[in-house]
Amino acid sequence: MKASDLFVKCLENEGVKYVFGVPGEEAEDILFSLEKSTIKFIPTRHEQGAAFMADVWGRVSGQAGVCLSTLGPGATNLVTGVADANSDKSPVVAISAQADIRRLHKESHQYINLVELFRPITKWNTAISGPDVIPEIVRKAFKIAESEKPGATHIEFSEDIAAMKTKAQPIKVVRVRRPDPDNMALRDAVTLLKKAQYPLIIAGNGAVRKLASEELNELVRKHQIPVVHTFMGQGAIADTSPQSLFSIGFNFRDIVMDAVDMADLIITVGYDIAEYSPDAWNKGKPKKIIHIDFTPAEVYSNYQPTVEIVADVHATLRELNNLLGSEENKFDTSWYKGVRARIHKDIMSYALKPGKPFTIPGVLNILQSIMSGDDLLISDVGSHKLWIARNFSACCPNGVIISNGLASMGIALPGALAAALHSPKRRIVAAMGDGGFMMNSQELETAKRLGLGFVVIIFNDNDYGLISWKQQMRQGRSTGTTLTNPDFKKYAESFGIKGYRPTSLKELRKQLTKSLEKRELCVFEIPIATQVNGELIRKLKAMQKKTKAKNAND
Ligand SMILES: Cc1ncc(C[n+]2csc(CCOP(=O)(O)OP(=O)(O)O)c2C)c(N)n1
Repeated sequence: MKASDLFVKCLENEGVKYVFGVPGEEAEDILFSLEKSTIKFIPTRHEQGAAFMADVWGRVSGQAGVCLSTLGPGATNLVTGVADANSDKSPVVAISAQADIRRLHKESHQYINLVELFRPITKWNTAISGPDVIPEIVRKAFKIAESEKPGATHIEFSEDIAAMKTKAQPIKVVRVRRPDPDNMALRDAVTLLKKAQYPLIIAGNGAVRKLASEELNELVRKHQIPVVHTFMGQGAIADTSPQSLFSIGFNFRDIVMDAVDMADLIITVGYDIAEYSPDAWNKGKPKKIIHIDFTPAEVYSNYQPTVEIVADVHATLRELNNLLGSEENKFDTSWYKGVRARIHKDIMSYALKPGKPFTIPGVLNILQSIMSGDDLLISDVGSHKLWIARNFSACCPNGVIISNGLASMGIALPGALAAALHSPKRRIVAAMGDGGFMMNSQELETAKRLGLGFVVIIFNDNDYGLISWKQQMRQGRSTGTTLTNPDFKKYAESFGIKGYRPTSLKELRKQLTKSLEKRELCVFEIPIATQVNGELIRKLKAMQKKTKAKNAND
């Protein structure tokens, strides 16, 4: 068999359904082998789009998303999406074609060493050295990408090897069980928990990734332990639960910190330090910590757990539930109830009023009232991301996708495409700023070509908003951030899709509801007023002052 046919057979063996990418001469054999397979190759408009699609495919399916590029510039274009998947713990296998191995040792057209290029942004990465090793390499790339903690792997495939003959066959995929938690560690954790007065759980992405949220909910409900979730832990428990204290991760002292400060024991569940530094919540007076994760805790001076339970997170929570039994109402709820009420009240305070300009948190309140069930919101990166994490509640576990490890702009639109491809029945919204939209807006054509339906919301402030928000905070003014934009409505229409620019609250709600219901591929341009950003900081500063004064008087 031809090596490229074997390679594609190995991808089929891994259950791959789609390969996202941009073709190139050196990838010719792979493409023709894909054509004969059950896998569909999806040509994208930029390799970055392909990598983000693979990234979000990994997040929604739990199985590695696959992207393909040619050598040189194609591969360098893949880099951001691959790095994003790796930092955000999303399983991705990136494939890049490479030149004939007889020209890899010398200066040659479009050649760069791709194994070196991808080394710092992947869990594992190699070049195929001959046709017979293809089954091992493909199996290893998927096994590593998909094992906890997931991430990206990369395979470089030289064109001359792709054309060679081989008798090798794919290696069988065997499901590997993750280890159960250690009994001693569990007992230590239970002892700590029983001694605590104000325990609090920080749920990270690991709490939603492997369906651990059912056990987490049981633990929390039975023992009434409050939970904060990181941006990527959204949906670990529903924010409608009385124990939810919504999000943690805003780089400014937010209301939730009143509860975090008071807690005498923190239980982290699937928490990633890359997402939110412990410096922000455990500096000064370090707390007792129980670390529950698939891997040992990072060595970090402000994160030194008393107990680490390194095992499958779902199994650990199940065992903790068994050991703790049904001690209903064990923990007092009065210490965090008020914090929850204040957060909720604050979120509701952003409700839009007729005749007033749109704001991001106001529009999010509308979205919240429209979205439910397994609806999915995918956020891009910018000021809207902070508002989404802070003010929007996931409708289900993994119901809000946010890039918060690498935090790369441009993920939301291609990401929504991948999510719609994976789950065409889901109602999906991709929310972004004008900056992030213009980074990968060309993928609207890919979505249209594939006949997919999702709603794109552009919060338009003609600015790299988050950067000017931060500059304003520190310098009192901003520089290097303002933009001019195309007419987004007409821009959308030029792709043959609907563009909307609602002018009233009523119109916004009505059209959003309709478009979501129809799963219509469309673009909403929502011009926004940004004063809420500065106002939020002023409000939080005043709150902080009050807390300080109160603590000094106590
Ligand atoms: C690829 C990439 N480039 C630059 C940044 C730095 N950055 C973070 S947020 C931001 C501004 C985002 O602007 P926009 O997309 O308009 O969203 P807004 O902040 O206005 O909501 C920038 C430039 C980044 N995170 N990712």
